[in-house]
Amino acid sequence: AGASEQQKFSFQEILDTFKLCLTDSKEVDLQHYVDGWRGLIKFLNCLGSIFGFISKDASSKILILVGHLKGENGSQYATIQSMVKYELEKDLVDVTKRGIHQESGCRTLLRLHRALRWLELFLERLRTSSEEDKTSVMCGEAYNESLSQYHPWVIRKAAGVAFHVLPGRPAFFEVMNVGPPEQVVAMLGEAMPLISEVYDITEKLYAQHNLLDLP
Ligand code: 1PX
Repeated sequence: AGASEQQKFSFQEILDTFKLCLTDSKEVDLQHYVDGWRGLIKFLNCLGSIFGFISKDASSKILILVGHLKGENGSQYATIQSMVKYELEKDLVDVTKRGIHQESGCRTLLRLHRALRWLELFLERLRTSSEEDKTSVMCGEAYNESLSQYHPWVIRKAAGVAFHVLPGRPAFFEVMNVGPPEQVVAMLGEAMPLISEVYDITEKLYAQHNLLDLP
């Protein structure tokens, strides 16, 4: 108990939320996807204010999606699949250049989807890391292999600066609040396939509809 109590949560909860994403017919439930991201942002906020610019951007994208979910056509946004179908049928997506649909669900979710690839790579590194490995290095490598290609120089630079202040592996595991390192590793081993599945299904769907480069 104590002042830090209200901030405490377990990384397990976040992963459990991502688990709920997949429906029986292997579609991705948008509400749970959004909730998963909310958990990640909460976690990121625990790491310090230097990550504020990242969590701000992610939050604004979450808000856009929540707006769609709560909007009058909310039922069309039940899953990522139904969202794509609906927005494309109704011409609600800017496909070649930015226009009047800058807040489409499709382009907004694509940004988070790309970040999910970073998460996948980072967590896999974390899972297979040893005590002396640096979280900042793991995070930076994962970023360079994924998300960075979509970011201009300034953002890459700022991200690099932020990565440097990430806590070391032991402290990082502590913030995850899952238990001893062996338990963190076990939890990640269980969670990774689910995150990968959500990522792969979304990636395929976007590829099928030529949505991977939405402006
Ligand atoms: C156990 C590990 C858990 C860690 C959880 C951390 C959650 C991180 C959430 C990151 C969300 C990033 C979303 C970025 C979306 C994006 O690419 N936006 C850009 C493009 O948007 P636009 O609307 O203009 O097309 C936007 O320009 C981005 C601005 C902010 C910078 C994004 C840097 C991303 C770095 C990701 C690594 C996070 C480091 C967390 C350290 C643990």
